[in-house]
Amino acid sequence: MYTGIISVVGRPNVGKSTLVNAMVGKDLSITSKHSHTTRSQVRAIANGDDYQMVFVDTPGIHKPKFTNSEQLNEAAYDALEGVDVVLAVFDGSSSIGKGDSFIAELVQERKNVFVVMNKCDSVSDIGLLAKRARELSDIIPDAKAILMVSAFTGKNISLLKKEILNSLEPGPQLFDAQIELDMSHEKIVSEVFRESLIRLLKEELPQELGVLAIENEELSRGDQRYFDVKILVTRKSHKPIVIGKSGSMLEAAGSRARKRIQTLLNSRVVLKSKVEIDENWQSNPHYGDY
Ligand SMILES: Nc1nc2c(ncn2[C@@H]2O[C@H](COP(=O)(O)OP(=O)(O)OP(=O)(O)O)[C@@H](O)[C@H]2O)c(=O)[nH]1
Ligand SMILES: [Mg+2]
Repeated sequence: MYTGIISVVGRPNVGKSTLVNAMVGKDLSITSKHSHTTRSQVRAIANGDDYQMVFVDTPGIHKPKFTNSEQLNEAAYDALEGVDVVLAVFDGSSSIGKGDSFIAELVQERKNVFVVMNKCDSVSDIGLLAKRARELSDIIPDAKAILMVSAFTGKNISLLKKEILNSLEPGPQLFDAQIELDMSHEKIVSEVFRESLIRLLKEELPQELGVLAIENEELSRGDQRYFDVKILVTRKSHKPIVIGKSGSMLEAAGSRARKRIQTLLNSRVVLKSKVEIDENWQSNPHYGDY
């Protein structure tokens, strides 16, 4: 059995979570067009006959603004320690900026680093893509390979997987083969609900939105699980936006989330959501993970 931990790092919004989902063949990590969608490490597992790859999706590395932002960066830095393979992900469709160089420098000394140029489906000038790849290989001369991929179309995803497999050592299985996502059910509910909301909401709100789901043990049974879902917003004016006209926004987000959660938890699910204003939730360590 070839097993290993594969960390996925990069700037916000380069497509790390979409890439992880493409690698495991299932939508396990939440994604959106907004930056800072992933807020804590997500371990998604690809199980094969003779391999187990544990992908560690991480929050995009960025300049900290709040206490929790620092925690986001730490979650990404931690993911570089003691891992077998590092996927340094870049947006192949835009030029290499300071943030990208920073990531490249961060991983340059690590072993088994793959430079992954994602979003290649939206690159029209191949020359430019090659130039960007050269810039990165100058910073990470020891990278095992530079791959041009598209997490969207699946281009070169199986090639990347094969390259990763070639870098893994034989070892014991790390997780039970049935496990696809190493995350508590409450966290899954929180994250999927947050994804549903941020996909429906406008630009500035998503980063300021927290979702915290707690299972109602009194009502939950084996075949029907109940969760109280608290949605945290930082401003009074945000509350009606999240609720929507006659509750339409919350209802739409809740119904989309419920469908996905039911599949992930393999059970019927009831969600009871409530919006609360807490202007400091992003600086409250209690919500660090949310
Ligand atoms: N065109 C194109 N878009 C992509 C590709 N992969 C991801 N995206 C889009 O890029 C946006 C960000 O994707 P995510 O996977 O959430 O990015 P991320 O790096 O995990 O972002 P954070 O968690 O915020 O750091 C989404 O709108 C995706 O649909 C790709 O291969 N091609
Ligand atoms: Mg992400």
